[in-house]
This record gives sequence, structure tokens and C-alpha cells, in this order.
Amino acid sequence: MQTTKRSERCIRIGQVGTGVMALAHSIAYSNIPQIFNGGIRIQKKIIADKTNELAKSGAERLGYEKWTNRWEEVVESEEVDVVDICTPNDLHMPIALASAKNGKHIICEKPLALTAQESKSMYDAVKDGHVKHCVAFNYRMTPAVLEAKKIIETGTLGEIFHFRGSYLQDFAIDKQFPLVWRFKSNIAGTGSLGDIGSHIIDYARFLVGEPIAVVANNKTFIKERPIQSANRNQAPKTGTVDVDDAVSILMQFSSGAMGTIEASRFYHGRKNQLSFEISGSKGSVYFDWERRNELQFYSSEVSQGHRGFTKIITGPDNPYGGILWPIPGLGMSYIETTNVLLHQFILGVLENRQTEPNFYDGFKTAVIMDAVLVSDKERKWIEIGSH
Ligand code: SOE
Repeated sequence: MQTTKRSERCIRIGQVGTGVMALAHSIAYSNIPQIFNGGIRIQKKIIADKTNELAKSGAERLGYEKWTNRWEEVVESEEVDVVDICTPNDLHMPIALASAKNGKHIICEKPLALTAQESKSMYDAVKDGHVKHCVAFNYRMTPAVLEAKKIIETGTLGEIFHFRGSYLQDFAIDKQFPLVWRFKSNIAGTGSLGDIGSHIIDYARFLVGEPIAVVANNKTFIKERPIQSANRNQAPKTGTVDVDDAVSILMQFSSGAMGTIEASRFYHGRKNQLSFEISGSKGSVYFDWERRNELQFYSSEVSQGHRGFTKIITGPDNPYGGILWPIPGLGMSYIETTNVLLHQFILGVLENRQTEPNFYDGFKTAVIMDAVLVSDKERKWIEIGSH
């Protein structure tokens, strides 16, 4: 097939994985030329999954020109500029190392890898390969969160005393929920800690700064789960869950602020509740993904009789709040955070700028998660070194 030359503003994508996150990323690629109107063209060149059937149906649904059951073909393709990794976590490192070696820019879903050591090797590889890199902490791109960051960085909250954050879901409470890869350490690395806790740890770093120590308590509530079997006549077998279902973390920041973090798949009623509250000497902010187009803001600078949390409804006056609609209150959804994440990364690739969040953020989050595991096992505070 003739190699299509990459024009000035054209980016050619090679995707690995055809699941839910691959769908989110693929929709974002299709949206970028329309939403950002910056003359960027995205070509979806090739997609891979573990079987030809999955790869073919993924290519048809997501709009890729070619498909393969070998991720190596994506990484080696001369028609690919960016490799997008949306696989289970154990494949993140091998695909990223091969991509960097082949000079491909990389977007990788979170958590970056199974461990801090794997994450470090990926970070070193993209630096050595002089390629741009992105870890998909998409929730950073929520206008209300970016507004909270602006409020903090302008000193409006004063000295930060507290970060309290949680990411709560309840899908795993069902004992019949099968033993999927998210419950196996050899594929996922960790359980709720890496799957959803990584997002809230990223918020802590993004909004308050670097933690210098953690102490943690992790729990696996259901230790055996049914193994899905194609043969309905076969008596269902069960397998062992060897990762956490929930974690509680205390954190000490280098700034002197205190942190409290929870991540759990066992909170009935919380379907996807990612939230934080940050409180300082002059005020507080509170964000809840379930009300993602609002930010609660409290200032002690208001006269005593008039103090209270005000509700900021985000829109064009807030970062990325106007990418779609010129009026406040229409709101952004999950897919728009991915649109923004991938657009700012691709713009960085085209303009030869490294953007954030990137593999360094993925690596630092992995260091903190490793420390959480050690703390839970040794039942003590664990110091987090600087990197
Ligand atoms: C877990 O259920 C999950 O799919 C995470 O893996 C994603 O990162 C999060 O955005 C939604 O929940």
C-alpha cells in the first residue's frame, strides 16, 4: 500500500485495543477537526486487538483503514505517527517500549504500567526516543478542575491545609461479577488503586503538589469470583482476586498540606463519583464529577454575614469551558475531557512541544501507588523519594 506522506497538519493514528477506552479515544479523534477547527487532520490508519475478529469489528466500528491481530504491526507501520495504547495494563510497557524505539509518539491509558519500575522504563524510553508522550488522566481537562487549579495557583485559597479526594464506584459489590482482568495483579497491577485511585492521586499532584509520604489500608472484600465460561453446561469455576477492592490513604505533601484519599469499587450508590475538596487559609473549593460542570467555591475574604459556598457554573470564562459552546451551563461530558486531552497532546506533537499529563506523571503516580502497597503490607508510613 502506498505510504501516505504526513502533511503539515496531519496525524496518523495506530490504535491498540478496541474496547471502551479505545472507543472514547477514537470518538475524540473524529471530533478534533470539528471542535478545534485548527486545520488538524486525523487519519485512523490501523487498529489491533488480540483476535482478527475483534480487530476487524473494531476497525469497522471505529473507522480504521486496516486491522491486525498483532500490535507489533501497528508499532512498526510506516503509516503511523502516534500509537494509542488502550489495552489491559500488562501490555502498556511492551507496546510503549517498542513504539518509542520506532520513533512513534505515544498516548497510553492509565495506570501507565503494572509498577513504578515498568513506568520508569517507559519514561526513560520516550526520553531516549525523543518522542512525545501522554498518559490518559483525562479528568484533569474538566473546566471546573482547571478553574480550581487557577484559584489555587493565584493564591486565592491562601496556604493549603487539606486535600480530601475520593473515587467511588459500586460495580464490584456483586459477588457474581466475574473474575475479569481488573481483579488479577499479573494483568492489572493493582485493583481499585490503579484503576480509579490513580485518577485521584493524579488530582492530588496536579492541584496540591508532590506527596512525600503515605500510609495506607487496603482491602479485598470478595476474594473468589466466578470465571466466565463459554460452555454453559460446565459447572462455573471460581478464581482468586489478588488485588485490592478498596484503599484508604493518608498523604503528607511537601508543601505541608495533609491529604486523605479513598478509592473503592464497593460504595453502593456511587456509580462513578470522583470528587475532591481543597481547603486553605483563605477559602476552599469542592468538585464532584457527578456535578462536573460546577465548582463550589468558599472565600473567607467575604464579610462574615455573607460567607458561604458559591456555585460556579462553568463555561467559556473557564479553561476549555468554551471549546464547544459559547454560553455557560451547557456543560461538558466525559468524551469532551478526552477530546481536550488528545487535542492538546496532538497539537504538542505538531508543534514539537511536550504536553501534560505525560509519562512523568504516570511514573510519579506509580511510585506513590507502589508506596501504598508497601505501606499496607508493612503497616507503616512510607517515605516517597524525589525523582
Ligand atoms: C473503571 O471502572 C473505569 O473504567 C476506569 O478504568 C476509567 O479510568 C474511569 O474513567 C472510569 O472507570
